[in-house]
Amino acid sequence: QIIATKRQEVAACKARTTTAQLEKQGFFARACHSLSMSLVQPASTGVIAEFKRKSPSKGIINDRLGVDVVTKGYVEAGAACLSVLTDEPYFGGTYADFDLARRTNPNTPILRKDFMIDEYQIIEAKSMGADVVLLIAAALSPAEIKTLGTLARSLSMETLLEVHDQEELDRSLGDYISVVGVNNRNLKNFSEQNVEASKVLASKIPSQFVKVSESCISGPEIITELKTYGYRGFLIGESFMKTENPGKALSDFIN
Ligand code: IGP
Repeated sequence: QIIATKRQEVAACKARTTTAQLEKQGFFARACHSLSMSLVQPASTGVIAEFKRKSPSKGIINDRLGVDVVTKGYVEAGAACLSVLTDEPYFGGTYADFDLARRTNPNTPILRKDFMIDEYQIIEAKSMGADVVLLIAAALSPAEIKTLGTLARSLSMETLLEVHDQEELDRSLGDYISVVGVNNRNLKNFSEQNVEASKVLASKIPSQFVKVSESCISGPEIITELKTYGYRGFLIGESFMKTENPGKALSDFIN
């Protein structure tokens, strides 16, 4: 269902702006920041802080704060990377959000958080000023992951492969993957509220990949625990966004 909606959206974008136009505009020529390098710095907090207004499982999380205020707060508090949703129907994200986050935080890597299904979106991501794109194994065939990942890497972006289980992991890895993320929240079961999936999969992820744990990270003690499983990155949205001051929430998590 999500994928069908996304296909329509991509078709509309293609009709408005050609890839040749995208390649001439915006941030297309900009050099990217590296997420994997940022995460392995000894002093890195490892936190990939997400701007998320709403979600299918939680409804409205925060519709009061602007993306500039929130992302600036995240960066000042020590975020290693930002994650900004550009999916509007399900997550209330917009292209304008991404643009403002990019302009507000020129020195921080930013993940374009969306359902990437078409090469067009990869070119679009580069032109938006993205450093990293998300490739969701549950939504893509191995061939699609290879095509999208190779294109992203050829544009000097990094790729975050999102998996839920070993089957997805085993069929999706390749040298076009930069970082592996285990999503603790299964798309089939939005009610999951623990980080079991990360613990189960930690030892299955080949050691050359930086490991990221995504979703349901509800407190600093979870980060401490996941570090013992070898995780270097922690993608966190709701725990920060549900507060009045997401940057302060981040800083309370890591200090
Ligand atoms: C953040 P949380 O539970 O901290 O808000 O989760 C992030 O992992 C989650 O938003 C997410 C997501 C996604 C959103 C993970 N994978 C794919 C949209 C699409």
